[in-house]
Amino acid sequence: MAPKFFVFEGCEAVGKTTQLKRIEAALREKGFPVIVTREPGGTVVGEKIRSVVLDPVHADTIQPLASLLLFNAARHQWMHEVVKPALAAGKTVLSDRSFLTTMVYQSYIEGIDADFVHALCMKAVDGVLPDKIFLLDISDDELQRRLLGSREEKTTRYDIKGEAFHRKAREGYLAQVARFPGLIERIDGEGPVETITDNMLGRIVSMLS
Ligand code: ATM
Repeated sequence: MAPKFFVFEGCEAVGKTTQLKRIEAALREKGFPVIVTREPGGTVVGEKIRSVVLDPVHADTIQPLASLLLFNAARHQWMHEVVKPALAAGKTVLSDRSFLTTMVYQSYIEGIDADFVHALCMKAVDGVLPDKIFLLDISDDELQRRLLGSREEKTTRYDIKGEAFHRKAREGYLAQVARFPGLIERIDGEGPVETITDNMLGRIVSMLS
């Protein structure tokens, strides 16, 4: 059975990190070799870039093109050090975020030309695309409720943005579904946590079997 590359995406508070951990545990229990990683980050160089590019201290000064280049520098390192070696070793890769976030944040929200952003991302990943991107999605009302109720520490320069920003991110993610036919699967993120896990796990296991 060939290993696969799965990505969990979505705007803040959709529960992607929770689902990723649950899927990892379920796959391990079933005996599938998996690794879990994240973007930006996942490597020593990438985590250092992450701490610079997401630092709230730079919120008003970092230029969109500068952050686009930094995210992709971290991504290229990650592809070489983490994703390709894991797939070559027969391990399935589960990643928290991917180039899709760049399409949303640096292009859809921050306005850099989409074709340019896409071309740069494809260069950074050496053309290696995920087998499936699960886009966890919740309604605008639910997003507002979760953002207001969230007790999570706000650590990045995007976490401290208001609700309008996160709504725009949601709009941007939904716009990507048509841009990448067959790659992205929208998952309703509002049901019980267990149901959402079962739904995605079913898809993943069938793709791995
Ligand atoms: P988390 O990994 O903690 O979800 O946040 C990473 C942030 O990095 C995320 N922000 N929020 N909220 C989106 C941002 N980001 C980009 O802007 N571009 C990228 O290419 C990636 C991978 C992340």
